Amino acid sequence: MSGPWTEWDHVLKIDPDKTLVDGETFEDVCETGTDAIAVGGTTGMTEEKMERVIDATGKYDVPVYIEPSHSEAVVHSDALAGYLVPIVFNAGDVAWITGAHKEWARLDDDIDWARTWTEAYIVMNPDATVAEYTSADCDLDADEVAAYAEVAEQMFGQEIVYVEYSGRLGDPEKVAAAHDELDDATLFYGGGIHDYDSAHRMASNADVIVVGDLVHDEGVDAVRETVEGAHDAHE
Ligand code: 1GP
Repeated sequence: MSGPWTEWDHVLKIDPDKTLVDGETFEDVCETGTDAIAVGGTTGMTEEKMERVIDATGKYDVPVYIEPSHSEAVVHSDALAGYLVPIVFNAGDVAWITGAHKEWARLDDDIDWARTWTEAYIVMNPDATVAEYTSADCDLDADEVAAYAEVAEQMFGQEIVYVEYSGRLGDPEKVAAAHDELDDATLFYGGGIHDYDSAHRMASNADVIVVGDLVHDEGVDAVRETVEGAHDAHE
């Protein structure tokens, strides 16, 4: 069975280590029209910070997922729609392919496998924290990005492939190359989306766009524009 993300256009990623814009609430955030909220970040993650955001967002209509960067950041809660676990396909350090996952499975006896899915990340911005952490090889041509996407779907059965430029807008040609290569898997794109136009452009090359920093830096009106951009691109 395919997951709900096949129906999504837009995901809003909330970093529990960052604050909302002054005067805005998690209710405002949940009412931006985004299809899903993913809670996660690369650094500074604790169970307590995770819980605070899940409690604040989990009571509205939009589904909330945890995207854990490591096992200590996993919170079990009925308010969650599920867990989206990153696997970094171009990581130089295998801890980010299976190592951290092995530790999670070893230490956590309560993993809710029926609500746990993986995301095949291709990390593309060498300046992003996630690239540093994972020692990712970001120096990839469009055909290499496409090949990673193909391997993820065809050899590893991944239902979500995620081209990640976190912090800056990506190369649409490389995103499109991954998109074109996929048969049924859903392509997520994230990085640097900050307005209607950038959302529209990247959504034209992907199935789902992920918006992160914007909600912390500019706020919910700006996020709403990106939702519109994604919808219009997929009309
Ligand atoms: C980060 O892909 C997301 O994991 C979104 O990136 O913060 O640059 O929007 P931004």
